[in-house]
Amino acid sequence: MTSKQTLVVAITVAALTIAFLPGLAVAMEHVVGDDMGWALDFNYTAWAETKQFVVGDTLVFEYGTAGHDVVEVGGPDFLACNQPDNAVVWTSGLDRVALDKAGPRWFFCGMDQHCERGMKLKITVLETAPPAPQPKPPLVAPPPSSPAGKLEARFGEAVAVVTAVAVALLVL
Ligand SMILES: *[C@@H]1O[C@H](CO)[C@@H](O)[C@H](O)[C@H]1NC(C)=O
Ligand SMILES: [Cu+2]
Repeated sequence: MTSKQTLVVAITVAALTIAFLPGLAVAMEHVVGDDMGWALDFNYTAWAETKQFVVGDTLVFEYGTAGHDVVEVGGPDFLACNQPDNAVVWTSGLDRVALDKAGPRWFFCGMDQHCERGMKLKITVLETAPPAPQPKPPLVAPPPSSPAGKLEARFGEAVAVVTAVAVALLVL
């Protein structure tokens, strides 16, 4: 192949990839509590509601080691602020917790009465990130198409990109 053809093939592959991937999955690090870190007097329920947790992401708990720790338990122990002997405990002050499976995870601080005072976090880890919200179609657009129609539309976009690039290369 000529280098131009190689380039066209490469661009075709890239365009098709962009057209058909719902979104590049980028693993996220979530610093629990953002700037507040892992602390008392912070609503981690409200914090978690603003986030999406996906398998492959990481939770990072930041805190002063003397005052807090991180305990992972099951749902009933979470509700009761009960720390069983076999609970997983992190104490480094910069604890990285891999979200390696889908489903709920429950954490609290095992120090003093911190859990009872609300220093607790429940999250739900999703298998895959939900698709990004689609932009609203313009008012004059045809009615929403079927999934097959959308796929065709995306394929059409990809073909248009490839054609444009190929034409540009040919006239160069
Ligand atoms: C924390 O936020 C949640 C969700 O916004 C709310 O339901 C709950 O009442 C709040 N808790 C406190 C102690 O304010
Ligand atoms: Cu604490």
